[in-house]
Parts: sequence; structure tokens; C-alpha cells
Amino acid sequence: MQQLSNVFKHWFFAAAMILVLLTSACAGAANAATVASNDALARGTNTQLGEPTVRFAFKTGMVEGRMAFIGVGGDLDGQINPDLSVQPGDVVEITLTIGDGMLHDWAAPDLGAATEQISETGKQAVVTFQAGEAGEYSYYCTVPGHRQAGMEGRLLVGNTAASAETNPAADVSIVRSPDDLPGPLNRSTPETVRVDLETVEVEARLADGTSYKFWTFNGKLPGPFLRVRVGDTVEVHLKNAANSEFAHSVDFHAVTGPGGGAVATQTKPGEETSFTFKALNPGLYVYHCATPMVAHHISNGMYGLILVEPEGGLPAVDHEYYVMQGEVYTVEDLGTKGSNSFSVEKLLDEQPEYFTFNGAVGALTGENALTANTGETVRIFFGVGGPNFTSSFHVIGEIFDRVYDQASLTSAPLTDVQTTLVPPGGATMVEFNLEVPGRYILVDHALSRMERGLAGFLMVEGPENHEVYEGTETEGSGH
Ligand SMILES: [Cu+2]
Repeated sequence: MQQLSNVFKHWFFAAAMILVLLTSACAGAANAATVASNDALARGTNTQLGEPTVRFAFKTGMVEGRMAFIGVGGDLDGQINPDLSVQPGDVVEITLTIGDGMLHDWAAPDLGAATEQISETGKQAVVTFQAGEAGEYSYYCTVPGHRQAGMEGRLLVGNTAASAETNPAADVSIVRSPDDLPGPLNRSTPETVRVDLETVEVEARLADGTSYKFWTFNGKLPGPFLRVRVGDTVEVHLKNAANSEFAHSVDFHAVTGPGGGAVATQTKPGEETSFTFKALNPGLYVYHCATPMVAHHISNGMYGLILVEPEGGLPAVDHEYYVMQGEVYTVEDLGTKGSNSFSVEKLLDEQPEYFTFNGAVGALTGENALTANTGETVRIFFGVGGPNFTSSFHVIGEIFDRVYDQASLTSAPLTDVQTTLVPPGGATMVEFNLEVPGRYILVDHALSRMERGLAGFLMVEGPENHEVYEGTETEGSGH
């Protein structure tokens, strides 16, 4: 058998999961050799099965920066990775058309079915197979990395009402929108400010089809963005919801005093505590739960930012955004659907399954993307809840005009910075002007973490600016 004699390597960026994926391609009859674990797959049409009783067609393409099977014709037309429902015994025909000029196949390995691997735009491959036992099966592209990059769906055989069991908790979003923050205080004198926090435990979406029991401040992730002025007296009230299972507390890095307030706020379910502090130092500070095991409470979502405005406030900008990075440690492997549970072993080993901006995979894409127009200035308040990983914060396609390093607002900012380090329990404030329209991508430049959920979009509209940037988008760029 011809071995891997013709191997082509394609490097490309896939955007919501930008990563450099290595795809290897073999020509012609050697295709099966590219996927060793799928050697047993019967690729192509089995003529002994007779006429198909069910037909589905897909085209490959990029959607929102992810690779996808896009339904063609019938009820599936235009749908991304749609559920396919068939009955046991059905002869199923799948037609795959290449729409993006990249190497792909369509496979349901648990049913022993796969098309040939093809790559030429417009080319088609067909597989027919018989649907066996009732159950839920996965279909996906077996080219290495493509399943993870988005090419995966469900094939439901038999009683679809039972097998198409969904996870309603995965439809509950507790993502805090990045524009959910109060505006400048415009105050020249200190005041007494009351802050009300409530700790709430809630099962919600971690990723598509995956939910997790998060612990939050005020029901969203991150906790509310708090804004006070230097010299203010801040009266903190912490309530723990009656239906909580755990005690919680809050430690503000903006506090001068024992535990940052944590020693005064260990709060049992249904109870309330309070303490008062004077905001002595201006800056942008993390707050978090500090109830043992503290790393557990933080990784479950209990973190937020408090801005202590300096005298005179901050310089005016067109948009202010609020983004925090965190880690989630699940027993289940990355991508496992259903309700996932917390792994203390992985937490102690510092091996998260997920990295998130604002609490969930892809939280800052789609309707929660950051937006701006060319000619405007954007400020991002960025913090790391963690609990463990330092972020190499970067915006793909932009340069930070100003970085308030370590979130020090009383030092002169660094200028013209590509990537800035933000430690766990730390923050930064970055500002940049927008000259060119397009999609810019917030990342931690430790880019393997993008494969585990870290990506946010900044969508910029405005007229093209060919003096600054000119180029034609190439297929598969993902940007
Ligand atoms: Cu807690």
C-alpha cells in the first residue's frame, strides 16, 4: 500500500479558534492512510445497499471564523452542522461538496461510514451506508484538527425525541456583555458609595451543548464592573443567595485592610455581611471570592474589576469595554456535551479544559462582540481572574497606542505595545485608535488557549483606508 509519499502541508488560521492547524493530504488512493485510526472506514458508495432511502447534502465553508458543514437543500439548507435524523435500517446517502478549497471528508466513524477526502472547490464525494442501531452518533471531518475547528454534528438514529436529548442549561447565558459598565463619574469630590453584591450559583452555558455550575457575583461573569473615585468611602454589602450550597466572600485588591474585606465577608447561604473601606489608591483592581478553596471559587467564576478613578478621572474615549479572562477545570474532556463537573485534581495540577473571556467559549463573538467605528478610540479594561494563568493579552491586527502597565493609572502609559502581560489577580488598561475597518480578534497570545475557548471579536466599521492597509482577503484566512 502506498504510504504517505505525497504529503502536502497547509498552514492556515481558523479564526474563532485561530490556531495553526496542520493538515496533511494524500493524493488519490492513498487517502485512507492519512487517518490511521480510521483505516477501517469504508469510504465511498456501497452499491450492494440499493437505493438510498434518505439523502443529505453538505457544502464545506467558514462561518464566523469556524470550519463547518453547511446544509444544502431541503430543511437543512443553510444550517450549520445540523442534526441528521434517520431510522434504523435506512440507507443513507451523504453528498459532500467542497466550498472552501481545503481538504475534507464527511465521516460517521461509529457507523463505519466516510467519504473520500477531497480538496478541490466544487468537487463532490458521496458515501452510502446503512443506519444500524438506534442511538446518537457524531459525524465530523477526520482531517486532523478540523473536528476541533468546528466540523462536527450529530446523527440521530431512531426515536429522535429520546436520542436528541438536549441540555437546556447550555442555552442559559451568564456572559456579561463587554459594554455592561458604568460611564465616567465626572466628580471632583469624594463621596460615600454603596456597593451591593450577591453571590449566585447557577448552571449555565460553558460551550455549545456544554453547561457548568458557575459561582458568580450578581449572576453574571465577570461580576459587575464597579466604579468609584479616589478618596471615596465604599460601603460593601455582600449577600449570599438563599439557594447557594456554599459560603462565599469578597476580597477587593483596592482595599487597604485585612483580607481586602474577605475576613469581614465570609457569608453563609441566605445571609448578608458588610464592611467599609476608603479607596486610597487610584487604579484598576481585581476583586474575587476568598473562601477556601479560594482557587476553586475563583475558577468557578467569582471575579470582577473595580476601577478607582484618579483625581480628574480618565481621558475621554469613544468606547470603554470590560473583559476578563478565566479558566475552567472540568472532569470531562474539552468539548464533552452535557452538564460538566468540577475537577479538583485538574485545578491543583493547573490543567484547565477551558479558557474563557467573560465566562464562556466564544462569549465575545456574535451579539456580544465589541464594536466601534474607524476614527474612534477604544479603551479596554482587561483583568485576569484566573486563578492560575498569566495572559499575554493581544489584539490581532492592532497595536496598543497606550498600555497602563499593571493597571497603574498614575504612571505614564507605555506606548506602542503589541502584547502585554497580565498576571492572575492583575489587570491592565489599554487604549488604541482605529484606522482600518474589519474584524480584530482579542486573544491571549499563548494561542493554544484559543483552542480551549479564548477569543473575542472587535468589529470595526468605516470606509476603507488604503493608505494604511490594502489587501484582498484570501480564502480560509478566518479573519
Ligand atoms: Cu465563593
